[in-house]
Amino acid sequence: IPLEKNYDSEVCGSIPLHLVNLIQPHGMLLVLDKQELRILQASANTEVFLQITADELLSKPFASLIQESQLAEITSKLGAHANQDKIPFTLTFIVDGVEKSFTSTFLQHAEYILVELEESKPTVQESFISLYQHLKYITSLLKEPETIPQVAQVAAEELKKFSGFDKVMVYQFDPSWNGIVIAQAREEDMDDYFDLRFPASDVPKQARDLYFKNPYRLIPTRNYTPVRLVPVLNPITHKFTDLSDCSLRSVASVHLEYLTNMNVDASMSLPLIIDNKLWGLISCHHKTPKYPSYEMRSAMELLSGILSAQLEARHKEETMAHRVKLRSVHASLLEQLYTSTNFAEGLLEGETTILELFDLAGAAVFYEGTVWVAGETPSEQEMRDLVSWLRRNNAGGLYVTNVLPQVYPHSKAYHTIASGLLAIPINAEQGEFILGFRPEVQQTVNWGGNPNNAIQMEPDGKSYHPRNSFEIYKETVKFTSLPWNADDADAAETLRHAVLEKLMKDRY
Ligand code: BLA
Repeated sequence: IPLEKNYDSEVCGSIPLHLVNLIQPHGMLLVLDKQELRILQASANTEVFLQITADELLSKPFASLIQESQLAEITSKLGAHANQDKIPFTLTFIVDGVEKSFTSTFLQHAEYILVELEESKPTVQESFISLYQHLKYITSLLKEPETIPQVAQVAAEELKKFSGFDKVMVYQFDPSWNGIVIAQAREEDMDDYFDLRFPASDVPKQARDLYFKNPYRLIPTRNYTPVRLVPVLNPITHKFTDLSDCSLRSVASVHLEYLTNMNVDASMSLPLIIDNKLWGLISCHHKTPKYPSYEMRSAMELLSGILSAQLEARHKEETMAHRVKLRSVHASLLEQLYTSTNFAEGLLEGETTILELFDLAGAAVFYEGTVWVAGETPSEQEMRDLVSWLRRNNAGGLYVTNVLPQVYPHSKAYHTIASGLLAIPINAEQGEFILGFRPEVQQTVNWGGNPNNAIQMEPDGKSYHPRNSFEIYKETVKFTSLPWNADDADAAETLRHAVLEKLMKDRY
């Protein structure tokens, strides 16, 4: 989809998320030195939780705050894990003579350790056994449905019940990093985003990348006062401390405005990762503030992993089914090709044809000055012009596009029959090609708000706001055929070799 501007990489993609030096107030952040675990930096809200100001904490050994047995556990686990994983602990602090329990995560950087602390108050329903039973139950439900949208819908419904969020969506990225809401469970008064597409810049690249460092992004309320780190600069690096992998990291203001425009107060999103690539997100919204416990979030984190695995399994099944079909058609076509007297007739006529193999509406073979056609194709002259264009612009390899009129404007004259092109060169230099055509499929894309207004620039040209309407914006996508996939390309490549082999054989 050609948007007027690529905000994903330009404006939104350049917001530095990691050097904000601010956190959200629902927890505390301490930065420790690696040798003695002394406090180098503390968030300015320690007094709220510990009755000690950040200034008082500076240079104190972390050990002085907790019990000795807990310290021993921390040092031994940190010693054993030099990698970049967050290690969780439950720690007890004595505050005014009273024990307070905190969930904490420790993350080792090259020069310092980041410690995030949140007060822990799990309810009875959030005991291990209760969460475990829920997880088991939801996992068993996720195994039943056959298709990806069905699995996603079950996940959205069950996660909504389980977490208590007002709306839970499963959001799938497309190849250009726009995304579509493929499943949704919501309270009636929440906006309906089902089947809507959102532009890539709504979750820009650096925000997407952070899902590989953090298992979720939690914003318990967009109405919060950010908390500074004290002192401002990290005394070891003399720079801002990199907060990219810190869950408490304060939220980019453009996104807080975005949540306001969506009438959402709290948000939590979790990644769906398939084959080490961000496939989608689970996005949870709440009208009022919502602060799920660490236990609940951990259970949701596990579920996002389980859902990813289930989606991956369905993906593999779908690709396998397509592959099996492709293979069997391919095999009979190859047989026909080898036994035919004329290879072009072998491809275009008979029981199995190249049309069937690649779901084509028409195909043509240009070889030794002769043209063979099958199905619906552009005129011979139009195809000759197309072949000259291919010769000029292509290094002689396989060429596929599902937007031919966009890359080769002359083809607009016949876009209805040939918006998709598969070109298999036999001898590109001589203009010898096998051409396959897919018809135009006009599609209506429902965007969540006009994607060309994704950013509202202020007259100064520097400040901007996210769009303030997510009303359906319909876009008709023209000059596009159904897409080709990697298996189609592989099959075309094998076919090309078979044809070349056949031609060699026939010659000698
Ligand atoms: C962050 N944008 C996000 C996040 C989501 C979305 C899920 C992660 C934080 C969170 O969980 O709330 C987007 N949420 C969506 C979408 C749906 C949803 C699409 O539920 C659809 C159903 N955003 C803009 C513009 C910019 C921008 C114009 O609209 C940039 C100029 C940026 N979005 C932006 C940034 C973040 C973000 C910078 C990261 C915020 C942070 O982590 O601090």
